[in-house]
Amino acid sequence: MSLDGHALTPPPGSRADWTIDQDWAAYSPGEHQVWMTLYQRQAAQLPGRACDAFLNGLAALDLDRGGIPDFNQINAELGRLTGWSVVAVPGLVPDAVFFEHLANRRFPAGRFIRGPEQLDYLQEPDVFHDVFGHVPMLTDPTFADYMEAYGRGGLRALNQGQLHNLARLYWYTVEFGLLDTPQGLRIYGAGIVSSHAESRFALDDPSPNRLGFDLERLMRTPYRIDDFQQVYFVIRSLRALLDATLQDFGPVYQRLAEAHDVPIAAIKATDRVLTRGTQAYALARN
Ligand code: HBI
Ligand code: FE
Repeated sequence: MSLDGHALTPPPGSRADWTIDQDWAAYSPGEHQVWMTLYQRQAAQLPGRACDAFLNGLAALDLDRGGIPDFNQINAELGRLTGWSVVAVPGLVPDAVFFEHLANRRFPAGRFIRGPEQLDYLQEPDVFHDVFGHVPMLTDPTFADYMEAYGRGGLRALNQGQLHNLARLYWYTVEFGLLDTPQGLRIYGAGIVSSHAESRFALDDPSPNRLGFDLERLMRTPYRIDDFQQVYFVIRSLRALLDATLQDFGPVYQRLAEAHDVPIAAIKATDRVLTRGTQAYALARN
């Protein structure tokens, strides 16, 4: 499937906006069991690791009713809290479609679930990554506004041919972001909280760099989609993250057009360094 933002027609059975019914009644007992296995594994290790906004959201949404949650039940509570909703999609959707949903406070979620033989490896986001990983943070009013702002910014970036820069912002915040708190570093990124191994690696392993969030620095940093991250960016607060996106990105993109990418594991003199990583993990894998 091409995901480069060109208008593509939705697959048969999908609506024009690429949504489908979740068809909750069609899940098998085995599929519900996969959810419960994943849920229990993660819920057990996230206290003290995930940020309060995530943990509070997880509790508020009651995502542990004995299997894959029914989006209608999630939406009743989520709508009351922040006006967001979850809509089912068949898999990855084109960028423009994805951003249009976010800009309207709808989070597109895969409805399928990984098989029991692939609990730890996924090519496309499934319902566990999308709902367990992303939706709890959408109960937080500040993060909810950030995601809407990201959707709006995504639509503008597409028109300006700047998506490569903005996609890095999504990656290093929404998917792999860390938050500094008085109690220590905490996870808010969905790619980390939904991964059994990376939710330990991201906080505890000496290998990756952990650097203070800086919008333009981050947008110059490539990322890897095939393995644990080599660098994590740490925000001081969700409010600071939202504030960083409330500026006009036009001048930012202009400056970035003149700037080189920063090698993925590099540390610059201007970086705020929380951890200078050994990169031992990445070096052993290359
Ligand atoms: N589609 N279902 C789905 N989920 C995503 O996270 C997603 C997508 N399409 C495009 C897309 N993400 C990218 O545009 C963002 O990651 C930047
Ligand atoms: Fe995701």
